[in-house]
Amino acid sequence: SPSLPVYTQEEVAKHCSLAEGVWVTYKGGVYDITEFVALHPGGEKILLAAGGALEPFWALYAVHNQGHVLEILSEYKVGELSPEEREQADSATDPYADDPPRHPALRVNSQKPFNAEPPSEILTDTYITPSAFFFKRNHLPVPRVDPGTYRLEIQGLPKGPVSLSLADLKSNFPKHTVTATLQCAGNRRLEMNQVKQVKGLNWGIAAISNATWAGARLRDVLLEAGYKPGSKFQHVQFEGLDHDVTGTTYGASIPIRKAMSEEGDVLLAYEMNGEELPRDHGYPVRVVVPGTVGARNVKWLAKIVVSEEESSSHWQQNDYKGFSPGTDWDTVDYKSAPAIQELPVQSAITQPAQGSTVSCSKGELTVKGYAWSGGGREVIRVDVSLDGGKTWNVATLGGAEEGQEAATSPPPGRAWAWKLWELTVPLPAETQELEIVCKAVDNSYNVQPDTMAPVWNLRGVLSNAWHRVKVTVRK
Ligand code: HEM
Ligand code: MTE
Ligand code: MO
Repeated sequence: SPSLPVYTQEEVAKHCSLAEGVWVTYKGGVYDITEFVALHPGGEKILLAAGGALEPFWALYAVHNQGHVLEILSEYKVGELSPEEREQADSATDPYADDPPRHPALRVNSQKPFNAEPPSEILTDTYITPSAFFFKRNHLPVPRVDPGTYRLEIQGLPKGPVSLSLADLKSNFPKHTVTATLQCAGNRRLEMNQVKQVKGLNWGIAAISNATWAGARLRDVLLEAGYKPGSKFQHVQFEGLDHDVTGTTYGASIPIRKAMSEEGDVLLAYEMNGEELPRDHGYPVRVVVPGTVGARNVKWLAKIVVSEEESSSHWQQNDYKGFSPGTDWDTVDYKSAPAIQELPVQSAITQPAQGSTVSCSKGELTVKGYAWSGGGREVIRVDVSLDGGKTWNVATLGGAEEGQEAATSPPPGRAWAWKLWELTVPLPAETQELEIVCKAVDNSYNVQPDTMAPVWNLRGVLSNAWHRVKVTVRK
């Protein structure tokens, strides 16, 4: 109601006891709940919110997410917070309030933190994934970083710590451009979940995307900071600026061999697809580790530590590891498995869509998808079956509309980007139901397993069995 007075947060904060009156705020409204305290079904706990916001408590006690609770609250309204204060209060109570806007076409797996993949039907329509549709995998709120005051700290080297500004990174080192596919370890977890319940976000087949990245080579930066080849160091640790309520930041590490390799192409990237990095993808600087699992491509990079040890972070030590199908949450010993770095060979069908009905008026069917392998291993072949895996056809890699880059062969051992593939086949007139299957082969002749069950693991990572799509054919 417009007649209600506007209060400041400071004025509300003075009403923090039964003696002074008990005021609280909720979504910009100010409430005097003094009379309600004795009536509260949840008892005296309600006084914890006195003088402040209800939201963080109601986030804990979901019992309040009901219409009748809001009705009770509305009876006690005495005023409003000013719009500026309301904004401040929102960001104080919701750590995700400052996350960037996203394209509504994304398929959201989790809002807070934001995790989303592009619709799989459009995933392979372009060789380079537009940044807005590139899958987004955040563990924490997106930090807001001022490019003017941004510093990258490099520690652990004998010369002592080094601190670089964004301008230093751009002007003191050659700009290097790499087209590389990123894939989350949890890509295709949904299919693993269908074998047996796993823990994690239910990613479809599109937690993978391809972009052109540009920035300084990590190798050049470490050499400049005093790294000497042949020294005792084994790992390069990365720390992000994103953090949880206790201040713990996202972190991961990669082997020094990969970081320093002249052919490793590890970047401290400040550009994605020819523009500065979008906030969701690590603005202003992220690590791009081509051929390596998404988790090590640390965004919002704040610190690099050259070390004899791996990163001690949760995501390096207790997550993003593979286990036997026989390992469960009671028996898992995280120390027994190495952290995932390179990923295994992968492929999936993007068209036709799972469960769709396709018309075969032309008497033929076109199947499309992607294929990629970790460690710079090039996909040399994709086999496609229309009968559940009994007979096979070889798909065409690249494809005319997909652009030059897909058609050109990458340097040996540096096949960082995916290949798009397609196959057009005549359809037998009598066919009604098809099970389309794809599988890729990389240049080490690594192949995908035919089913998920033997690679099932409790965390649902490394899900790379033959992709199977069931479609109905209509004349
Ligand atoms: C339960 C209202 C603030 C803790 C409830 C219920 C209502 C209510 C109506 C019963 C819901 C049901 O069972 O359907 C309110 C209102 C509040 C407020 C109007 C603010 C003006 C708080 C705060 C806390 C809290 C700040 C904690 C710090 C609880 C708990 C219960 C509860 C723990 C569950 C009690 C139980 O089921 O045993 N509240 N509440 N409430 N409330 Fe609140
Ligand atoms: N870096 C930071 N700082 N925080 C994160 O949550 N997520 C990692 C990695 N880097 C993450 C991060 C994971 S698990 C993946 S798969 C990739 O970022 C996803 O990168 P994208 O969001 O640019 O697709
Ligand atoms: Mo990931």
